Amino acid sequence: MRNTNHCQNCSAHNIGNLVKLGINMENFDYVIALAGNPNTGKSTVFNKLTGLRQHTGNWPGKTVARAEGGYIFSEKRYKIVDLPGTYSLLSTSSDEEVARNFILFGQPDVTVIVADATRLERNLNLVLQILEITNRAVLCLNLIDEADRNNIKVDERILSKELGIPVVPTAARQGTGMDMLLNFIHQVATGKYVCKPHRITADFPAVKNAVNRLSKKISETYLNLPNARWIALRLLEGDQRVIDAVRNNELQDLVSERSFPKDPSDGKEQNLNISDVLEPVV
Ligand SMILES: Nc1nc2c(ncn2[C@@H]2O[C@H](COP(=O)(O)OP(=O)(O)OP(=O)(O)O)[C@@H](O)[C@H]2O)c(=O)[nH]1
Ligand SMILES: [Mg+2]
Repeated sequence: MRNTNHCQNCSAHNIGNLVKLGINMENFDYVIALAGNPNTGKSTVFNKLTGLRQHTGNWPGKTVARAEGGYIFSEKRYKIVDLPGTYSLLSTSSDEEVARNFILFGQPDVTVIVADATRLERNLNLVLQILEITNRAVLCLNLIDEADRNNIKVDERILSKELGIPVVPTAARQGTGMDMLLNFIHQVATGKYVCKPHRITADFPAVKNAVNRLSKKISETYLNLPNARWIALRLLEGDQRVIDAVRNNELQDLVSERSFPKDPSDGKEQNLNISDVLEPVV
């Protein structure tokens, strides 16, 4: 019998798309994305985790710089990719597009979101956007030393419960919290910690109805896609990159290795037609 459940212990990343994005996964077990607002300490975290095992270049076809490196933890080989700092993932600038496409199409095993503990409210905007796209994330609550100095207290346990992902307070410049960060990345990558990311629900009845109907159709077509609701929202907004991904079967490719049509009598993959999904709800 065909198994439609994606194994929690297996790696989640999409090799084909990673290659297209210029990431070579030969000799690595897992790929970790490092995301966050500008100036939150992403590169400092990256340097602490990788030491000198890193190299820099550009993203394919872009002038946006990329750093990638590696480390071994608990006998697993991790590749870590430093994404450009962004305030949002709405794809309005090259930086946002690179960060968003990597998380959406590369499907990293874990996305580490580096947030500035002294400006948590502003940083949570990006955190929530990332949690719409992936359900494998760890929040690195960095600059905790600065927060302490300014008498800002963050209860990481409550935050973790509300966000549904591990939260690790760190002071990356001093190396504080890096062991715990490595541990949580490992737990999420290997499926020992199953995240239950907080997802925002639409309050307006008309929007809610449209999003619910469209997400249902998307989930039925692309089994195991972790972000049907986010895809539905983007399609309703007319996001060209996501519309193209439906049209040229990129979304199908994201899930085809691990999902099968619901009706076993139909051996063909059920490709979602963009007009099928947009017409009934708009
Ligand atoms: N006090 C303190 N400073 C930190 C910490 N982490 C990073 N920094 C400092 O914050 C500044 C920015 O750090 P980066 O690692 O360059 O931040 P970034 O997120 O990579 O920045 P962009 O790539 O420009 O978006 C540097 O001066 C770091 O030394 C920390 O935990 N505590
Ligand atoms: Mg940086």
